[in-house]
Amino acid sequence: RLPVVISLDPPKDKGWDWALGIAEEMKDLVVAFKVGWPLLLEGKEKLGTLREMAPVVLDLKLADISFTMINIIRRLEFDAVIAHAFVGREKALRELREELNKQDKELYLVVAMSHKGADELLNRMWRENVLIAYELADGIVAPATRPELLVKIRKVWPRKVLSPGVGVQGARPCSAVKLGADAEIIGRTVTRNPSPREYLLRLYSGCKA
Ligand code: BMP
Repeated sequence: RLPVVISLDPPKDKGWDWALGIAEEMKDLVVAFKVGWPLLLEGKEKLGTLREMAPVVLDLKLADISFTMINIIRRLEFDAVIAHAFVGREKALRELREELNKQDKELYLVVAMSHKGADELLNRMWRENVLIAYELADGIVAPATRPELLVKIRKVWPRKVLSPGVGVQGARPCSAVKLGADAEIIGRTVTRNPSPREYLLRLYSGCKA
């Protein structure tokens, strides 16, 4: 499989039919599909169908008290969920972790982000975020658009790294994998291409984690 998580973010006026069509084309090629709020707002009923094709990473960017985060995830089918590290441990991520242990599901924490504004605050806290993740997470999300930061994080973080920011956001496909990411999260570059499967294969031929 290619070291790729496909982000199923639908264009305006498209929903689950679009997402499942793309997933069907790529399910044998990728490690997971990422579903975020835009698709989820089109309904949660098809999450199970998508999970039959490949593991589903729910990109909820949870950032709340444990009661609310757990109240949300108990309503959804998924294999891994993404939360923000910055909400901290007690009465937040620790209890979320315990719930996920019971459900035998994975937790990914955002330690840094790919957009420019993340440098204003979030990306300066990456060390603290990694410490929190070290205690509680199976993996982290760290940006392909910040190669120097990604390298620093990879040096101290022993588990999985998912890296967004390739293609439309500017980083070259496979660049984060070459720096040690386990997989790249890629959305529009592939999903908006008229031949997504062929294009994905072309972009990632020879790219190995
Ligand atoms: P695209 O390849 O189309 O830019 O999509 C990237 C996906 O990854 C989007 O769903 C976005 O919300 C998410 N993402 C990101 O772009 N940067 C981050 O730092 C964290 C993300 O989850």
